[in-house]
Amino acid sequence: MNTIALVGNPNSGKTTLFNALTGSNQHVGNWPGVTVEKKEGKVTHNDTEFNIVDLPGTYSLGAYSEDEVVARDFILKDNPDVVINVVDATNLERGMYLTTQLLEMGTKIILVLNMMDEAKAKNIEIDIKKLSKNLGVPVVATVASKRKGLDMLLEESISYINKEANQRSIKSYGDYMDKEILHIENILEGSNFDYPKKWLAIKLLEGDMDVLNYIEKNVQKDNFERIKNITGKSQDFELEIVDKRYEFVGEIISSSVVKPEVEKVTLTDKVDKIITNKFLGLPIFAIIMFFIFQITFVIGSDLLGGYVATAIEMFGEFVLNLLEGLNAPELLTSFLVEGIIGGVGAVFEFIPLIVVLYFFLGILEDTGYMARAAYIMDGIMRALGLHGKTFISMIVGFGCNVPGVMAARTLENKKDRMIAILINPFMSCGARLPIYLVFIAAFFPDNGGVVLFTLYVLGIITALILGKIFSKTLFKGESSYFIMELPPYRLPSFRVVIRDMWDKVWDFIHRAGTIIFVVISLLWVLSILPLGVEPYSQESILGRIGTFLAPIFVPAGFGTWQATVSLFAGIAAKEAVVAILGMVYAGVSEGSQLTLALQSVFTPLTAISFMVMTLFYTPCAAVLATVKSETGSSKWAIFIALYPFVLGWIASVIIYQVGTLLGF
Ligand SMILES: Nc1nc2c(ncn2[C@@H]2O[C@H](COP(=O)(O)OP(=O)(O)OP(=O)(O)O)[C@@H](O)[C@H]2O)c(=O)[nH]1
Ligand SMILES: [Mg+2]
Repeated sequence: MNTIALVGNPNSGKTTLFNALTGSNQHVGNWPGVTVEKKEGKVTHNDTEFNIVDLPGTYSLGAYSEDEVVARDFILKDNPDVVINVVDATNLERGMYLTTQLLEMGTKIILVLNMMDEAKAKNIEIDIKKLSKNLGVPVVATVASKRKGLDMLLEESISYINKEANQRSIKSYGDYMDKEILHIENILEGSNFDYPKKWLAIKLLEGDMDVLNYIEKNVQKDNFERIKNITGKSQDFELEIVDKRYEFVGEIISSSVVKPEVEKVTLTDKVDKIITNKFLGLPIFAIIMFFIFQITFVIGSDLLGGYVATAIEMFGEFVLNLLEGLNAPELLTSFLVEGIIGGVGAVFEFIPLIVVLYFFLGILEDTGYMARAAYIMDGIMRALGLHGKTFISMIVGFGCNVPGVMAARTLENKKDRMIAILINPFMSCGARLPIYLVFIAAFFPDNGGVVLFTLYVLGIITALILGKIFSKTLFKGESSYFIMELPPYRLPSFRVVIRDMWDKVWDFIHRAGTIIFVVISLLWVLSILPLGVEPYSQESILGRIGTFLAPIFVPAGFGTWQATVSLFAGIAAKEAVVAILGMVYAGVSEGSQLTLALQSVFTPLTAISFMVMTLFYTPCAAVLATVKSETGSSKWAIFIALYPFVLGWIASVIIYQVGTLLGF
């Protein structure tokens, strides 16, 4: 089978193209750095089957950040039959810098000019035939978001894969450089490498550490010393090579692209004057987020949530009547009605809210606003010694901390990346939402939006403060400098927003049906054993375990065995907190309403201290596993399991103790 890799700058539309070609559902967003892992998919065109690989965006083929390494390694080691180089047609100068490097490497490429709709709107004229002739590679124009140009691209791929390539590249890097390149090539002569020798020589002169290490391993020591003597001659080699690449791009473009004399002041420019304004930016961001939480609450909880809750309740009664009618064993009835419907159902009730929240967050992402949010926060982040891109991984963490932690891959510097990973769990993920919502419904039904907003902001502020502390203690050293690139505002594509939302909602449902189901089933068994004991009572095994651990939380005001058990179950997956509360309190009050049960055992103050605990404490097992694999060490996974727990405990104890003193 033929393998095609999609390579290009961040935000050039690779994943959009990948989804359009393969029918996949990978995450697309209007900001750089969405994709951090390679993804594969298949497409068949005219009986030819292709394996298509979507790669993280990259500006050059260095090895600076983890996501860049993924892209580069794939091109170099997996030898795709052809690389589809996706460039943003409105910004060829920048996009084709990477093209030049691909040509240097001798990779067989097809150049895709994506976003032709935006190029047209900007009156940029591109002579595709000429461009193709100048480069010696096939060039195809596409509008990936509207699925335009796909057939043409696949046809070109089929014919190009079977053709001898005759691609142009930089002929000369200047007399002096050419001599040095040749010199290194001669030294390399005689050994066998996986890569073209000329490319290796250029990379060595550029000072690429990865290639240097590779060469050290693959040539004799004296030859390696000779090479190092050459590359050490001047610091300017790299600059000269970069210059030559831009010169090459400039030449190609000047003869095939016509840009309008005066560039139009776009709507994006006008809107950004206000939205990214030094003084207005942050308040606007806060107001937007506040409105989203408020709307989520109103639509999700008041309008939609009620129906789902009623439906689940009716379903519970139906099952109960049915089983009683069938004379089913009491244990089975108890398991299904109280355990599964009471527990898993308590989680399902929140689906409408999740739907609404992620719909709005998806719109912010797809319009390009999220990139602005990161830009606005950059100043604050830098003042705290944090890298601006950290904020992007934090925003991703709002959905789920697993991709949030993975998004830290786009950070180049080890220090920045570690900090971004360690503070991500304080971003309130979707699984924690049901916990807040059920407590809000019980105690703060009139101020739902405010409470929710406050919790999210508390998470952000805590993360930033910890980030500052970490950068002063655990990880010293400079942050790398960063300029957030602002993509143009784009009309959100309904399909993309709905699909991304559905992905998250599906994930939520899936977890409720799998891991939560398992946790509930196990704990249900513990809650009815030993046989003969009153189910869900303190005498059950579950009750005894909870009672044993509960004293830990007495100073925080929620030292009941039920709350304790739910918190520990939440480490498996955060939804379990509500599910367990739903199960152990099912039957406590009329209609098995969890909110009513909570009102009888919590107070507004202990509700707040409990919510803060759930915001802060140990991230779920999936996040711990991700931290382990991303940092490559169990040490950090253990660290991140423990310190948030301690922090959450301290915070909730302070809230409860101070609140009690003040008479709440
Ligand atoms: N107008 C227009 N927008 C597009 C086109 N192709 C993609 N987009 C939008 O461009 C943005 C970026 O698309 P992605 O597919 O996530 O870009 P990517 O290259 O995968 O980005 P990274 O994963 O960050 O490297 C999204 O908002 C897309 O909807 C196009 O042809 N025209
Ligand atoms: Mg992508």
